[in-house]
Amino acid sequence: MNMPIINFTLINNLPLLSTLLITSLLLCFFMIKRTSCRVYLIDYACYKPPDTQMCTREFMIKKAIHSGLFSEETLDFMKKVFGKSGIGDSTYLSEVYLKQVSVAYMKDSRREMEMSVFGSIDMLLKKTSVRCEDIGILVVNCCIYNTMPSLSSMIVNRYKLRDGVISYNLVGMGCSAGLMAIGLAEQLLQVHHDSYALVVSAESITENCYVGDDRSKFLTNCLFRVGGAAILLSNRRSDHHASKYELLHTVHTNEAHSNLSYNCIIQEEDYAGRIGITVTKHLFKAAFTVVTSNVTTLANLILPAREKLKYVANYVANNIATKLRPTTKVWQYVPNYNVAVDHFLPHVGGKPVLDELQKKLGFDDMAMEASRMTLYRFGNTSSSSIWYELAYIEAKGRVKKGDRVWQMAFGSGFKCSSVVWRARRTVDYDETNPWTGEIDGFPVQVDCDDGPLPFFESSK
Ligand SMILES: *[C@@H]1O[C@H](CO)[C@@H](O)[C@H](O)[C@H]1NC(C)=O
Ligand SMILES: *[C@@H]1O[C@H](CO)[C@@H](O)[C@H](O)[C@H]1NC(C)=O
Ligand SMILES: CC(=O)N[C@H]1CO[C@H](CO)[C@@H](O)[C@@H]1O
Repeated sequence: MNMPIINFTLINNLPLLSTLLITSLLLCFFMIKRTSCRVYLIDYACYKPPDTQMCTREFMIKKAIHSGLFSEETLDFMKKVFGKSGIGDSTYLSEVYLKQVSVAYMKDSRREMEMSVFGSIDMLLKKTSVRCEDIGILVVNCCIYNTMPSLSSMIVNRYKLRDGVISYNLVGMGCSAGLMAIGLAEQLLQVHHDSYALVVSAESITENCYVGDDRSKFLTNCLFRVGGAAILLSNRRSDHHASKYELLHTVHTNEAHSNLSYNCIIQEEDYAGRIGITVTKHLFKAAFTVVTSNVTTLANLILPAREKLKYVANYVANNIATKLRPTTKVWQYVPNYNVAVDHFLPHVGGKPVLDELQKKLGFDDMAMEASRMTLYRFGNTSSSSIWYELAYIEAKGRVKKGDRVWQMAFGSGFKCSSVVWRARRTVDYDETNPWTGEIDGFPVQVDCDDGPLPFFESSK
């Protein structure tokens, strides 16, 4: 009975009708646009090298002695670093250095890259059943291995990706490049709808080996290990339900404008013309400047109002206190990040970096476990290490539907990137997870020597 009256009034009220129509159209438009811009992580795969490449610290020292390339002091330094690094006895070295050779050729580096990059992509394709011809975007990051045709071309060639594939090959960008690659893929997915983006994070150990006596360049020999990861992102509507995570935030900070930051990790020749990567003692300062500024930006995005308020109140109080009495010892309020994220996964770096980070951000031992165990088990695998960490918490069965995961990577430049994901489902057992079969043995107690660090002493 009422219907005709309503219709009648609406039709008579043309301005109201058109406003309603336009509003609903706009609403539909924005809703469709929003969902199509969302980026999902369908799945990822971490490369696990064959057991034959596993090596203990003792073996590495023996190899180094045997090679006759290093002085007594350098070998001593190596032992000291191993004692304090947080690295265990089951990390992987590249094939060539297990043999009786001291010179690596281009074919050795290529072989290493093929093993880790193709190994992780093969596994990812098998897990996700995505067809190669459906991949529209490819972003590869690898710091040191830079050849022609590029690593991204090697991938396009091997998997016969389509000729219109949009591909980028990021080199020289350090350990934070993996999350930058995610950021770049995210931006590309904003303009290329209905696409899959394959992101590959890798590093070459073969090309990273330094055969000289400058201790400030020797650190990478001690910490750096074989690893790689492949990640499949998508903005396709049909993939929303099948995906593991949804991308919530990406925050990138670049401090390369500062000379101190710029020079603290740098590739150069030593006094005898041998190429190596110098890591200076300014690393800590540079790392924490960039991490702090990035975290501040991220905190603004993720922290609830209550935590922000406490932080601001503390900041204002400190300012007033130091104005009144410059000698006042201020107490810095560290926001409780546990209310905003469920899992924190910082780049493994080295043990001292993790210790400092834990202190600064106020995370407990449990929160740092994934990073410490990844460092222990796989070493510093550069930009792919954050994926081994994510695999760790998945293997432990800790990722529940709705959980927020914060991955953070920092490295030369100095740059820092943070990415926050939300789990779309509770992650189940996965036999291709690199920790499967051994996860119950973790966490382990990592024994480290006490005393001041031998890191970063330049012997120039
Ligand atoms: C930074 O480095 C550049 C190039 O080496 C140099 O020209 C400049 O003076 C440096 N700036 C400062 C503040 O030291
Ligand atoms: C981890 O490895 C990368 C790559 O060689 C290196 O740049 C970085 O300094 C390492 N981290 C630490 C804390 O040594
Ligand atoms: C993307 C983003 O928000 N990046 C920020 C990271 O941190 C620096 C310093 O706080 C900001 O200037 C960037 O905008």
